[in-house]
Amino acid sequence: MLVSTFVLLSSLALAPLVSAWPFSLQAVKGGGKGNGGGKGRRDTPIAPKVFIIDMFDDEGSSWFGIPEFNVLEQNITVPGFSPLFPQAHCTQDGNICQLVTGEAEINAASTITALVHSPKFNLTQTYFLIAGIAGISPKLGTLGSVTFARFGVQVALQYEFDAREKPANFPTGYVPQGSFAPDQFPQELYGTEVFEVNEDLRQFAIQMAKTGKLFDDAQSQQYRANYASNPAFAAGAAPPSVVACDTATSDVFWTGNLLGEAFENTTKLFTNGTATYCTTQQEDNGTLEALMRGALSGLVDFSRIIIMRTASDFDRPFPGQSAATNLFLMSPGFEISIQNIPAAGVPIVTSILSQWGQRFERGLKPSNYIGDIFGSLGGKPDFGPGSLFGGKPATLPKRSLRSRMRRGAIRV
Ligand SMILES: *[C@@H]1O[C@H](CO)[C@@H](O)[C@H](O)[C@H]1NC(C)=O
Ligand SMILES: *[C@@H]1O[C@H](CO)[C@@H](O)[C@H](O)[C@H]1NC(C)=O
Ligand SMILES: *[C@@H]1O[C@H](CO)[C@@H](O)[C@H](O)[C@H]1NC(C)=O
Ligand SMILES: *[C@@H]1O[C@H](CO)[C@@H](O)[C@H](O)[C@H]1NC(C)=O
Ligand SMILES: *[C@H]1O[C@H](CO)[C@@H](O)[C@H](O)[C@H]1NC(C)=O
Repeated sequence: MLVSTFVLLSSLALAPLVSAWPFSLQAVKGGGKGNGGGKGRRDTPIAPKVFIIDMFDDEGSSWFGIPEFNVLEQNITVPGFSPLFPQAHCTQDGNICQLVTGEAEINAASTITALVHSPKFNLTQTYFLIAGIAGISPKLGTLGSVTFARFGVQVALQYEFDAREKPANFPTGYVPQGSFAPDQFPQELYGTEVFEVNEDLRQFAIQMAKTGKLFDDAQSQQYRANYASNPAFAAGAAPPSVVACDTATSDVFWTGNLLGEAFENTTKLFTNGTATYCTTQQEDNGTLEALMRGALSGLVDFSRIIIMRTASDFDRPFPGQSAATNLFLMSPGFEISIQNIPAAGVPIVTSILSQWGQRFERGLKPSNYIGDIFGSLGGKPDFGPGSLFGGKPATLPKRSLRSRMRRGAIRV
């Protein structure tokens, strides 16, 4: 379930919130716009153009030693980062930075929250590239495929029965919270069930990723050939490519035909039929929630997030294989999934930098809704029960909000 995502944040519609910036402007005084170098560098926040977000060490080190840029030119200790990965890494000019969150939702949310609120960075114009590996559905892609998500869905935020105790007529042990059957839209929402990111930026990332040369290897070719016997798994048996499809987050590393199908259904249900379940990972919703809250505080721009996940393993077995065998073989595509992070990601990062003045400093205005299921950043979510904030960004605490969020209060 390790997955990588590119998250890019932009600063649309943040103007009224910028005063919430937590550190004093004095820090910038005299520092001009330079990010690094010279004196005053400790006090001048680094303003990266791209921040790469990885989830564990192999994803992180996939960016080291590449010819295009060197993120090990500056190491910056950030309070609140994982004890295993306490530093952010940046190029000397501060244009490109990278971090490792640690795995699963709690590490992702904690690390990104610490980043967003760190006085060492100014992230108001930063693009975030979530860049990790993931499981993949053989209906959409294969080992080594590079995927870009528009929707992130927290599929396990549900009730769960052990399948041995579920009602006999339920096809799965998962039931949306506040509901009474697996196919009922959740009646009780926590707000992190679905995130939607900038579709226009995603299309740009896909175009750029297609200019990269993807890795493939013999063991992945051999393994994926087994999927050819089911026509529904044609994509699983084909060579790796760049795919637009959505991503599902859960702390539980799920596997098998039944859970795969159950979460395909959940992904459709939670997004009112729009999202396509494709990759499986353990972090993105945590990362997206932390970025969404950062955007509400004027610290990041939610329109600058790219979710890129490269596939290391299949979420379900091939015909005739057991779910356990597929799981315990553990990621036959691991190596190429790691190699394909920079293979697809470097062209994205370098083109954001080279087109900064023309396009990216200003930002790519999203043509779709972006944000969470509550409409916290303003606008009308194209999924879920509608905005809790009347289409405006959430601002002051609303006394009635808590009760509206209680079970049953959000009717669908
Ligand atoms: C940053 O840390 C890496 C190891 O994580 C090290 O190889 C590199 O030399 C360090 N860079 C600097 C400028 O100290
Ligand atoms: C952060 O960067 C933005 C855009 O360049 C700038 O307007 C703002 O003043 C900066 N904030 C701080 C605290 O440096
Ligand atoms: C998924 O939804 C379809 C259509 O409603 C249903 O037939 C199937 O049993 C569901 N599968 C699981 C595993 O929940
Ligand atoms: C999504 O589906 C739910 C449940 O059917 C419905 O209440 C809600 O209005 C739908 N939202 C949108 C944006 O279509
Ligand atoms: C979880 O993250 C995925 C992206 O990885 C996003 O599509 C989804 O909306 C997120 N859901 C929640 C509840 O955060």
